[in-house]
Amino acid sequence: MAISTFIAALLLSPLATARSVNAPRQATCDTPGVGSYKDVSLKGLPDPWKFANGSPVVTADDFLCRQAEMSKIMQQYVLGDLPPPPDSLTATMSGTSMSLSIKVGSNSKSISVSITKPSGGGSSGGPALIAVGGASIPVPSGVGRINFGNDACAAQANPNSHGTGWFFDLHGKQHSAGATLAWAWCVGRIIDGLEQLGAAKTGIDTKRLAVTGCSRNGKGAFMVGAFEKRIALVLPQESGSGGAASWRVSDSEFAKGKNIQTAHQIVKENAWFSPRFSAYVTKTDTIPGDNHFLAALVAPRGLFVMENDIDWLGPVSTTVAMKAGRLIYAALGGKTNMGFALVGGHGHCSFPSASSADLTSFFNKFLLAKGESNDVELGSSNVTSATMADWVGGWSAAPSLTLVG
Ligand code: MCU
Repeated sequence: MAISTFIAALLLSPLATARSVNAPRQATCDTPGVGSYKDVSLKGLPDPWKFANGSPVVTADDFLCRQAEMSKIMQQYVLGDLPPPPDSLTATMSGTSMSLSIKVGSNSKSISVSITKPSGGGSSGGPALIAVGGASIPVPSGVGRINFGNDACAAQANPNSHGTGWFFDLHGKQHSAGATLAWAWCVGRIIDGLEQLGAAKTGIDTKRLAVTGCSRNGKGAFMVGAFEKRIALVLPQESGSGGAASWRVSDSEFAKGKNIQTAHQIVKENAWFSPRFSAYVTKTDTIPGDNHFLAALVAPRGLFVMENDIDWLGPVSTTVAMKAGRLIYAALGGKTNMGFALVGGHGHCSFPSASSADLTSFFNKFLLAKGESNDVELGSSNVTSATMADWVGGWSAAPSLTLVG
């Protein structure tokens, strides 16, 4: 074919058409597996623009590969292994209840999920919000609801809860996953069921799913969004330590005398993280990742992080980590796809009306295809640009990428 014909064909091919936020691009990566990453000694937040082997992130495909690496790093050090999809899954729908029959090796499990269908979705279905243990945010009309009983998937009563729940019934009690990562896997099975049944039966368009949860379940919502790429909008509320907060920054605030939840406390309180994490909770500066990676893993999908100024949640820590997350989104060409609103003066998990318009703008853009999301960055006033420089000043120059389009 003549070169001009070839170029014309290329321009007309589907490859040349704009991608939507819900059609994530793919890259072929040779990502080292869990277990191959080495400890570091790093006071600041690990650099999202540099691979573990020191190579720079230059192209959009590089970033997708760095995302795969960040996922493996978080699994290796903090969360445990994310298993592949099950060997088989069969979904049936009866009224408002979806039943899933799941097999992994010789283990099988049946679970049921309650669904409130979105109104007015038509034959292609409507958007829905997955509520991790419940939702404490206002939800626009027309958005359906899927209640995810996260405690039944992986229990969160105390540190000894590790190994209890249907995730562990399928994968074995000794599986390395902490509860929050187990929840991400279980939500993936709910989405498998919705995809298998189709919108005509479920009423749900799986390209328009959001996830939320507050506090401990906010950590879960963040993890579900970071590890389940089929979710279009991630809405963690007051997740604090282990969610929007940075392990390193929380340790530094603790050293200044703050009443803040740290890694060394959290593993004594609950089973949210992998048993592997315990070896690192007194040396978080040796982990080649931190929780700004959670925002990087959601990117460039919709992410609106809501926090409170309660000391235990780490207002300085959540602000530093999520501002770092917004720097990542900005470099990907989608700064407003991520918002951060730390608004104080209200009870834990009681949604502040001051954030209503911002939250609505995220629902509108990512679930209802109406307008743009607001450019929101409301952090703790104790975080100055000098503070940020302490944490991200060592990063390589950010590339200028276009992952959003
Ligand atoms: C913010 O989430 C947790 C926090 O990590 C715990 O230390 C505390 O016990 O409970 C919070 C929570 O889930 O409150 C409902």
